[in-house]
Amino acid sequence: MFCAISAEHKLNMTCDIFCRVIDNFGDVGVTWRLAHQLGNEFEITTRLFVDDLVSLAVLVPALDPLQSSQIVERVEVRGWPGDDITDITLAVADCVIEAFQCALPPQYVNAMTLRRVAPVWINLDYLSAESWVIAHHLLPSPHPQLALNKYFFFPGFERGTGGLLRERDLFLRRDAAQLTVPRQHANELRVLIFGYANAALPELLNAIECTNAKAVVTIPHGKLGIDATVWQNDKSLRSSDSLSVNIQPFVPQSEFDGLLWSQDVCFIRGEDSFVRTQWAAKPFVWQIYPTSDGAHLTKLNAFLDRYCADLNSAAAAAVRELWRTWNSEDAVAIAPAWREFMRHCTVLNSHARAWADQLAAQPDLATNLVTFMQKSAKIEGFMHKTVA
Ligand code: TRH
Repeated sequence: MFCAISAEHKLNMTCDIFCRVIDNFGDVGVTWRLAHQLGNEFEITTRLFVDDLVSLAVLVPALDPLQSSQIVERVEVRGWPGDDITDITLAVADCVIEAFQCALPPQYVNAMTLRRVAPVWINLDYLSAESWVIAHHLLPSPHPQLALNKYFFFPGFERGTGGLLRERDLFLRRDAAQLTVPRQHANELRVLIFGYANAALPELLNAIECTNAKAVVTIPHGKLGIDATVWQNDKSLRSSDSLSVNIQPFVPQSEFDGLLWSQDVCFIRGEDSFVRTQWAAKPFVWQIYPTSDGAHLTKLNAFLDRYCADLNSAAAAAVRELWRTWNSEDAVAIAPAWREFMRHCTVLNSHARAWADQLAAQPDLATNLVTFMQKSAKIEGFMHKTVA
């Protein structure tokens, strides 16, 4: 089952990434992005094992979800290994990344112990702006029975954490694209709304419609798209009918940045689109993935504290209030919150750019990961290719 990685790759470092999809697209979106960067920028021979190839294929249309093994854009993509693995001579990689504590296949863990030198085993955790992250980043967790250590790798917003995924040429591509965004009207307002179901959507759409007669709202397929169609077709819900709403299928992940770059304001969600919007350097509203214990609100506020630290108090209050109303689905308060947010649009635009630049002054996640893997790997002959 775990046959050797294709011989056409010339590099002397291998990496296996394991991902189980809990729901939506965040887990698979992050792991694909990481695998792609390791495979292409760092030229590390990378395999990505995913238990839901159908979800991955939404983001990577070149992938055939019916094939359990294939190479796509220099990443070997595989389905989740079944329980019937008998080939114990499998090639465990030099570095093994377990995404979001997804639990590696037990046979693979056993095979890790059979290696002459144990692989570097990393648990890639969820992103959080909370202050405890820095102290927990890279802490080892010894396996209770086996001679293996697992290291916890925490993405984050400050030096000393794992950082954020950012490709080397991202800002160059962004700045070139933003020079040439085609607009039908000089005063067009473009808003992307990518979020979870939200009872405040109709009131938000009304508020956007009242802001600017040339507003164009883009909503990717999903529950919000369905609700927006209802709103669009029901005149009784609308204050006028000047807003145009595009409900569109998901674009490939390779085009998602372009979608963000072409907007004036982005409503995004989860983890990966949250990070990409910060790189897009646009005013944004984050709908955090809700957890039943309410821990997501602590996480949301931890990010807001960082993000708003350098904003003037009125603009910071406007950001906090719009994020609060959207996350709490406060249909009554969302319209005034939107208006106040838009009143600070110029400040929020320059802040978004300064924020992106400040974050980009830190090493990116893949660089941090590779540096750690390099330091930790006691692999004979292993040598990381220097990043230009
Ligand atoms: O889809 P998400 O809500 O994902 C998650 C999961 O729910 C997960 O369980 C949870 O733990 C995590 O959030 C925090 O949101 P996210 O992370 O933004 O992932 C969406 C992915 O979809 C991202 O990689 C961007 C991609 N995408 C496209 O490629 N094309 C598109 O058109 C759109 C709208 C998104």
